Amino acid sequence: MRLFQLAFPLLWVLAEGEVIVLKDMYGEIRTPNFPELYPSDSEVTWNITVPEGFRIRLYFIHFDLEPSYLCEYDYAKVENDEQVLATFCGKENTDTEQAPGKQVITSPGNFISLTFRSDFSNEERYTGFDAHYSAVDVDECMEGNDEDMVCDHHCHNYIGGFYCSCRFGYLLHSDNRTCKVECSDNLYTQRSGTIASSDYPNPYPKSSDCLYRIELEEGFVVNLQFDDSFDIEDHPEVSCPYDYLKIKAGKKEFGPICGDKSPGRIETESNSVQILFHSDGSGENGGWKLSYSVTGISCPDLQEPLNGKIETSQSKYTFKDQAVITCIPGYRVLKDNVEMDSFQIECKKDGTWSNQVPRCQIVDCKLPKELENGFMTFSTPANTTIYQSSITYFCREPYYIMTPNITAVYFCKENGEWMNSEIGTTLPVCQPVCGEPRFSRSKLARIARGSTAKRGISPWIAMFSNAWNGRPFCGGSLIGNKWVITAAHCLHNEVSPDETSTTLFTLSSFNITLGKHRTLNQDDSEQVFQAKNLFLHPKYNSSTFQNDIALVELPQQAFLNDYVMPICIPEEEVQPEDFVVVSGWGKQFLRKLPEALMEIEIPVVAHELCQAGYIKMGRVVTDDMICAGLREGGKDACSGDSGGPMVTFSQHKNSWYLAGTVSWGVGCGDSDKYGVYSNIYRNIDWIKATSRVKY
Ligand code: 4AZ
Repeated sequence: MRLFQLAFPLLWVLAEGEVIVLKDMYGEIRTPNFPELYPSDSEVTWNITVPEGFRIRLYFIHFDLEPSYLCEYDYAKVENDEQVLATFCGKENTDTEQAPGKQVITSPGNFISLTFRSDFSNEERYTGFDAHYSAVDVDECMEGNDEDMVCDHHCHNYIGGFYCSCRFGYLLHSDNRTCKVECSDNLYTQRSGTIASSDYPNPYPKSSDCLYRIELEEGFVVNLQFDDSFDIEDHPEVSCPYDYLKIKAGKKEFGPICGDKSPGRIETESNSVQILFHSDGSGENGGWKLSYSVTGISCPDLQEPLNGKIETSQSKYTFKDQAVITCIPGYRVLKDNVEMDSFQIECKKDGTWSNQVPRCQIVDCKLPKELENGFMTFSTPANTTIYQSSITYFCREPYYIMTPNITAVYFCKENGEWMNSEIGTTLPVCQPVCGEPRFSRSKLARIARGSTAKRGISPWIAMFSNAWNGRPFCGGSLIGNKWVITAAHCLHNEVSPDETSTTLFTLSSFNITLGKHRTLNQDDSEQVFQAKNLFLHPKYNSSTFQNDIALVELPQQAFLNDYVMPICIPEEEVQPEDFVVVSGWGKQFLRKLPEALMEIEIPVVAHELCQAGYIKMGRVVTDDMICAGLREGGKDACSGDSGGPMVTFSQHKNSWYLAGTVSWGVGCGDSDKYGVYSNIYRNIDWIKATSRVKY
């Protein structure tokens, strides 16, 4: 502490009963006439005042007043505004009088008064007193006790005063003593949380107004749960006069709440809650803590739809909860006329559902796809197409056969598809039946010197005729139901002078007739086509007749019946001496066209034998050719038969197949001049690749 370096003021007694005001930081006080005898009947009061924050220390360096019982004659009295601090007389302490001796008197405040009084007489000589005073600093920080702390948190003393400061996070209140917290900016938006008074469970700050806000979306309600440990300053008579909690929730208000009994659970029924906590400048209470949670507004119970279920089975649905509605197998959710697997609805903030529970509608597989060259029958009553109905496909027998060879029963499944136990959702295929004519052969006729064939005995035969005059010019054979196999030389009418290129017939220049029997008259079973595409064998040689084979694509499928059926394509090659049947409308002897289709049965002839007949004429019989006929001649194909079928019966397949097509020869029916045919088996790969016919 600093020492005051002030000039030493000397205080003179002015008159008896005088009051002397002293305001300096220190000074000397003497009885009148000191060190001479003090006068009788005199009274002087010195009123000493020092600045606030200081006290006054007073002590006597000399003291000599008349002693008397309880100092009733002469005395020096020290007092402040409220009380007498000391009364001195005499020179030394006795039983009844007190002399100050070395005692130092410290004022409780910044004011003190010293009064000197003498009575009318003095029995002896007394010199009076010489006293000094000085202002001393008060350490306010040291003087506070636990009950009445000078500062809430930290106290700082300085000469003549002190100041307070607060811990981090606190603000000094305007009373400059208490520390309050800044706690009005607490916003809680989570669906649960905890809130407590500052410093909980330690005493909460004084002089504070804390606001805690819980804000959630509309549709939620907030529930508060206060901990048991609850302590807010209370008053036995007045309701919460000092510290209190007030809770505002929508239109509802709770509180003021104080005391040491926890309010427990409070259901606010609001999505927006404000908790206000007020504390005054005193008190040491433990505070409060709460945890909050939210519940949504409830939606009405859900009723499962008929044949459906609610996936998210909950006993209660509240705001934002979702329910998924699905149907049992075989049923589909129907919402606004749209079918779907499932439908989701949500509980809205107003406690209603976003949508009605949709219906479950039985799956309908709808009418099944049509089977080409087949038909379908319903296996379940009333021809229904709903879940678990069944249908059966059939091929149009005997012209078509089902592949794979299954019982084509299909069930309507829960996914809305028709399903077969063996091939699933794919449909079987109705394959044309080949090489199985409906009419059997009674006698064999001839083409050249042949006889008329029985109608329908060769249902695969096709007639190629001139579109302008209707005259037949070639034959062909139906394979599958869209392709006719013929001779390549049938499809061009000119050979270029260098014999390297040919001019194809135009598609419209000739007709292809199936179901034909009579040559120039019409048959009721006829089906007439114009070719859609012509494919000549890529290695066809128009001068040597090598690979004299062509495929004609029909514009649409032929309708297979007793008079229109395909021939099978070969799986084996005919051998010399095998018997083959050749049919056609070609020229007969006398260059006449026959009345109706003619046929002959002749044996296959070995290449060497055949070649031997032609060698002198410079004609070559190659490997892709088959020769057939009789050595003596007579039974032979002739002009107009070209492209027509040479068939044979396969014993092990029990059906007819195409061994060759009529190609060439020298003359008709002459001895040693066998008919020459294209070998179908030798070109089977090209035929299959071009026509995609498999059988
Ligand atoms: C032809 O001109 C033709 N004798 C077909 C076959 C034979 C002769 C000629 C075989 O279409």
